[in-house]
Amino acid sequence: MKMTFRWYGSKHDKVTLKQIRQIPGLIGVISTLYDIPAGEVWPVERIRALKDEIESAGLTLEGIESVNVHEDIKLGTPEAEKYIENYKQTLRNLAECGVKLVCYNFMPVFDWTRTDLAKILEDGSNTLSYDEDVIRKIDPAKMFEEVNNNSNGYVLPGWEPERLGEIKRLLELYSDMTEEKLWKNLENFLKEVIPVAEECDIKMAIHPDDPPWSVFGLPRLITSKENLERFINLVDSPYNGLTICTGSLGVDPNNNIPEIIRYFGSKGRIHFAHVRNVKIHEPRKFDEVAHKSEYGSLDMFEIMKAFYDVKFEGPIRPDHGRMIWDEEGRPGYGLYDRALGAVYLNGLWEAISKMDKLNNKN
Ligand code: DNO
Ligand code: MN
Repeated sequence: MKMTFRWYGSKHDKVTLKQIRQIPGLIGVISTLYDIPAGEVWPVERIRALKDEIESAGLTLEGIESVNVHEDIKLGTPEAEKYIENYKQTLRNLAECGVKLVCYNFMPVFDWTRTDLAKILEDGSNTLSYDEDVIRKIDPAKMFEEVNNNSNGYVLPGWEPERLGEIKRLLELYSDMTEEKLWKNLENFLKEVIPVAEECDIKMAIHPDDPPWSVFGLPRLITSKENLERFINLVDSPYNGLTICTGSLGVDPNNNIPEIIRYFGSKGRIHFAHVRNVKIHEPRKFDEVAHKSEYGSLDMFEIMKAFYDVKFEGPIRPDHGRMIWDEEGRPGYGLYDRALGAVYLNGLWEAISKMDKLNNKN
């Protein structure tokens, strides 16, 4: 396991590489070219500059999150072909710079969705929260306003105010989309892209849908063990793999995360992991909480033990954190709570591996 941190790049992230470098036990970052719109080819020079910047700070670029998939690919329009070709070229360019891992998602219109970006917790910190009642009552445009008004000037990915008009248009385009059609479009994408990933030696790692159920009537696919299995079989290649995001899959209590890790990990299909805790209050009502097991509904020891037992060697990152110690910034992506998370997860890992060595001696 390699402990990493998500970094949005110096123009888009208040957290600096220097700060990240000082988190104990971190070896690298997961980054992106945040300003390049989905569907465009990433220029080699830009990728190289990103990598150089990270390496001069004493860190490594362990992977890209995300190379976003253009909506036309998910919609399966005639334009899809062009965007798939661009995606392949981006992979080739990334490979030229030595990148070995790409995380992406296949969620229509929105990326991860929350109904409150700064819910106050008992200890006075604030966090990302989701309440299905809010989703049911409100149309997406209205929700944009409410959620974005309470987010310190940041917005959820995919929820940018300038996208409002586009979102209405997109929702219309998706009006006759079914799960089966979306599976078909995902399969088409993978059949084109995975052979290129193989040539380039880039592991592709799809991020689960977050939350793992349909939101605003849009179909969602990457939601359960059964669907993960269907996904890896669409193209049966080790390059067609998964990001296990414990907090995304874990808000559905039917998803047994340690079991999912053991199952897909032993098949060699987990390439990347986001490890965070969530507290499920009621079905489809949850808060993101501190990493330590006792704060949430997930057993972080069992999760890390499962990664250890399947000999997971890829990058892990703490995913989101709460806003603590008066920090302000991009919701979920402050420095402090994510750093605490990384250190806690490293602590669990050290204990698990030393216990294992002790037991093997006896
Ligand atoms: C949610 C987060 C997301 C995720 C992207 C991947 O759990 O990790 O920002 O990184 O959806 O494409
Ligand atoms: Mn995640």
